[in-house]
Amino acid sequence: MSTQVYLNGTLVDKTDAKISVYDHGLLYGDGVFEGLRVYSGKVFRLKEHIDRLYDSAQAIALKIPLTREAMTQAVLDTVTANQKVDGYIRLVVTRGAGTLGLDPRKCEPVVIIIVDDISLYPKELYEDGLKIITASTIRNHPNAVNPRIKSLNYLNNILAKMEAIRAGCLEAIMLNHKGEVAECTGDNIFVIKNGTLKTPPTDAGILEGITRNFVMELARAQGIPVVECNLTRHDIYTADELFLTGTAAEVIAVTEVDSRTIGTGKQGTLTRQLRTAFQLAVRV
Ligand code: PXG
Repeated sequence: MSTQVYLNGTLVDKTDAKISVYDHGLLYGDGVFEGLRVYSGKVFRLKEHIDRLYDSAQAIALKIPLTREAMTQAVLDTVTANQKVDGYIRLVVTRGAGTLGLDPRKCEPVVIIIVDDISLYPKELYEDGLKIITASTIRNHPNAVNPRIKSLNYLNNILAKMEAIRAGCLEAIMLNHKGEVAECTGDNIFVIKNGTLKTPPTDAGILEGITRNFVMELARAQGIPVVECNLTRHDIYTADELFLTGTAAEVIAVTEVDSRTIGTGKQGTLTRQLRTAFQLAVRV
């Protein structure tokens, strides 16, 4: 069976899922998206992803032509149509086709739901951990496109990802305009220091990751103290353990940053504990 894509209310074969070259999502990156996962036939934190999508749309004054309930149902229907038990969902709302020019007033929003697979990093790195760098490209200033908006403008992050690849790594830390640690190109970042879990707060200029929130809940439930506080590269280099979280990445250890070995240079004990708890919790 070939992949069925939801496009503006209908399911079409992926080879027929086409949109206009006048779509402002393509022309200007004008639109918003979400990435979700299906585990054992259940969409993980669906409500949270739908809420974040509508918040992103609200922030860019984009009116999604579906109620939240209808959007939720459309996601579930697309998963069912593709018989997906474990997979990845990409939900996209573009400003739609309009005239050439930035003015979005002539555009009719387009809703796309793709159900497929994703693998961000090779499997063995989930045991061995990632080597990463700090990118020179900084995260968006919150007064420009706020990083809280999951917009179709990912160029900053792509530039940082390219820096990582050029350095022989798969991921990069992005700092904010104040030089503090924000997040990675598609993941949030966590430090473990003296038994405490630390991660940058929302106002450091990050996407409020749904996996991030979930991992903080898991940690608290296990009695691990959690604090949201500003972190610098010093905190990263001197961490006992370091890991990243994201829908695509899940939970993955980082064992080297900018040529500094982190902690023991292996996946840390608490990281392993949280990663295991995560793997169990998403499948209940
Ligand atoms: N920060 C950024 C900038 C992201 O794009 C996260 C953090 C983690 O958020 P969640 O809610 O997923 O825990 C993201 C999410 C991809 C891909 O195709 C990237 C993400 C999600 C899904 C797929 O690389 N990034």
